[in-house]
Amino acid sequence: MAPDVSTMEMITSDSEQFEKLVAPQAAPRKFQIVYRNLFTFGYAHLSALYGLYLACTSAKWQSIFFFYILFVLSSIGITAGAHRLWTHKAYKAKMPLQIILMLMNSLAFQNTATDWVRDHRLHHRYSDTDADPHNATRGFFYSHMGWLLVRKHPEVKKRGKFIDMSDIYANPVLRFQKKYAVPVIGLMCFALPTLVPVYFWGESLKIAWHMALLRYVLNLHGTFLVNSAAHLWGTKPYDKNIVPVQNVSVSLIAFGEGFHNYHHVYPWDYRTAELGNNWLNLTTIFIDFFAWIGWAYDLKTVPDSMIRARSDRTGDGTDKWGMGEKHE
Ligand code: ST9
Ligand code: ZN
Ligand code: ZN
Repeated sequence: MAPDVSTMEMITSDSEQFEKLVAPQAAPRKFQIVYRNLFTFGYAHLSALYGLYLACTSAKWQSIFFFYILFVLSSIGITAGAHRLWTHKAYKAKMPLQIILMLMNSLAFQNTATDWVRDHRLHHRYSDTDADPHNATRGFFYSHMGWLLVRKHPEVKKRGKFIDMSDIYANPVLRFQKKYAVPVIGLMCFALPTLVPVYFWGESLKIAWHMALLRYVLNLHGTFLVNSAAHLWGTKPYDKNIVPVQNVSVSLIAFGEGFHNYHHVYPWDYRTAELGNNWLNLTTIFIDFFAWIGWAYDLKTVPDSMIRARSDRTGDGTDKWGMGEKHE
């Protein structure tokens, strides 16, 4: 439930105090495994492997095409919806676009967008410390998916209380998704992707179900790579003193979200990269299209002069692609 106004006031004044405190980076901890998640993730992964086998050997071409469309839509529901719009307010969206994004986001089932935003705002405020839900200083597996298999660190719960979520709690589209999470997400992520191929082109239920799980699992790993690989392997053209990096391979898989050194320095830029709309950043192309028809507006960017000055001051001397030396 959303906090009432007096709680919000208390949170705001306390949060000023909290901001000043630095969270420990990777203090020794005892992991409390959540066996339910081990089981559901285990089942989803084994089913996805079987789905891959079925997709390669016996699926109809329409099912492959549908699989790809769903992969693109669910990915953009995370990148353009939960990430750039709702977490970072990097642009504004009119009601029809918010509804489309909420449905695309439900297709991805990465919890409700409300919970996703809370974790991601915390990730930016306390990046790579124990208050970051997927603290990458604990290594690849923990930041990739291990964090979803154990109880959250107490620092996450303590400091998370002070994250301002007032815009999200006031958003009717996200309130709707949270209130009807089980039917909306269940329908979008599992029921429709299974039933559409069965009813419209006579795919077998077995193939449709396992391919739906394959699409879901691939979409999860595409997202997880931003938390793991894009915090571990790459270059730092904008700020060499932070953990996140530019990783062009992750950008390719994650629809433009791998330019992560840039994103952590300028989280409000709707492009999440210095590059304009570009095939490596399909999310930006998507937002630009909706800006063109007037459903997306107030797109925020960063002036080139500011980027260059910061890069010269704190960057590691590599280029914006995260591929090598800067040539200027
Ligand atoms: C999934 C997660 O969906 C995916 C997130 C990915 C994030 C990626 C970011 C990447 C960057 C952008 C790039 C996008 C690229 C996309 C590319 C696409 C190709 N603040 O959580 P609980 C408190 S996994 C404040 O249960 P436990 C709060 O009181 C798939 N407070 O903690 C909460 O109660 P409530 C589907 C917080 O018990 C209470 O604690 N999902 C915060 O430690 C309990 O919360 C699953 O499988 C906070 N941040 O359990 C579920 N957090 O909510 C997975 C918690 O009522 N998760 N509190 O306010 C879980 O089962 C559990 O969260 C847990 C921890 C076991 C991991
Ligand atoms: Zn990050
Ligand atoms: Zn972000």
